[in-house]
Amino acid sequence: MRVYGDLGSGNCLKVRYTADHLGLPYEWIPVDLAAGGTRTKSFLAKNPFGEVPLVEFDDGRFLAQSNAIIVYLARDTELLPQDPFLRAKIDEWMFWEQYSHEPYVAVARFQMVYLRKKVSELDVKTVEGGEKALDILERALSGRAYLVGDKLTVADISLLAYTRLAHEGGFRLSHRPAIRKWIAQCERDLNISDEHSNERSTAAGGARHG
Ligand SMILES: N[C@@H](CCC(=O)N[C@@H](CS)C(=O)NCC(=O)O)C(=O)O
Repeated sequence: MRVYGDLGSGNCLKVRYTADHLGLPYEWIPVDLAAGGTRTKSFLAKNPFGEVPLVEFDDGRFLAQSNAIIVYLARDTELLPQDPFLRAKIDEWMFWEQYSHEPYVAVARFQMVYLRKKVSELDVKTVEGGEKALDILERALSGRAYLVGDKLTVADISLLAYTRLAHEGGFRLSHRPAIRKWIAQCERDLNISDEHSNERSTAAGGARHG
């Protein structure tokens, strides 16, 4: 398969973490957000949403939306339990990630890393939303190793991507020990550290966030 993405984007890293962990072979096709790579005619023909990540399978079909992609890649693996209730709890976290976590934590990070804003210049609602999301996550992770069940799942990968970069958006994790412990555990499981940080692009043009 071919994965269209930008290594500075947490949404794209979710796909990379999942595919690498599962040992799935793929070709990484870099899409330059700064140069408007998601808005070209040829890219929009592949993904009308005009966003990365995007996966092109060998049969020519495309799949967008990071959480949909990682659930699909993880089918029939230990990252996606068969138990219907555990599956529903995974959905619960992933829907929450898209509506109540990513729009704040990722957006604050985008504004600081790519638009070079200071914390004091961030929109108050973005900061408040991110703090609230991280507080919820901290409470949920207190006393447990993973978000759902007792093993790493795609719910952890989904939430991990931007939470481990939250400091780049001005959010502090020092008073959130459960999150820090969980990040360390997931990083060990996924065998990741900061390997992508040097490859991150420094400007994303008119992109909404990275
Ligand atoms: N809900 C989507 C969000 C994807 C998204 O926002 N992608 C950004 C990069 S993180 C993008 O491609 N932006 C392109 C643009 O705004 O032009 C997902 O989870 O995949």
